[in-house]
Amino acid sequence: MNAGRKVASSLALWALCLGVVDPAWGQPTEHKVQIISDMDAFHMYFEPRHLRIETGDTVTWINQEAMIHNVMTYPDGFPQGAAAFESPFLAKADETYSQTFELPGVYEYHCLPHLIMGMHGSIQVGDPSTEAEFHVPSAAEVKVYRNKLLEYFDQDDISTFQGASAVVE
Ligand SMILES: [Cu+2]
Repeated sequence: MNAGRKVASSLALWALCLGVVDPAWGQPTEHKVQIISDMDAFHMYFEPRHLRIETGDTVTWINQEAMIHNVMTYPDGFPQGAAAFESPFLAKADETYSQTFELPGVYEYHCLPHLIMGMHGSIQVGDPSTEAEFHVPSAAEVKVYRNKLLEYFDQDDISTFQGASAVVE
């Protein structure tokens, strides 16, 4: 191989590498959720309704119409250690609200004025739950769910749940 062909083939290799390796890999990403007001169908919704992102990513909600909406977490709709969030009311078209997600987990949110219309969504940050995040039912929960739990577990299994022994004898 002569020197010229050698240079040309290394350049081709570099071009190939640059094409394969996305320079944005590992960088925080901004995701967009459209806030849709479909007045003809009398339907208000977030699109996409469910979004999976990586830790450190930002989500920006964009109001598509001059219709009042907001974006707020359900009172218990976010992971332990994370904070609730609540946007101001977005009344104009193209008004936006952004939120950066630093803690993994699932964030469930809704629009307050249209909660009754089922206007809600969720953001999954990172991978699905690990064992460390599993919810251990409290005694009060075991009491409420006792009959349902008995369809799947024995009485002895249920009484091993944390704090449940006082409820299930
Ligand atoms: Cu709304």
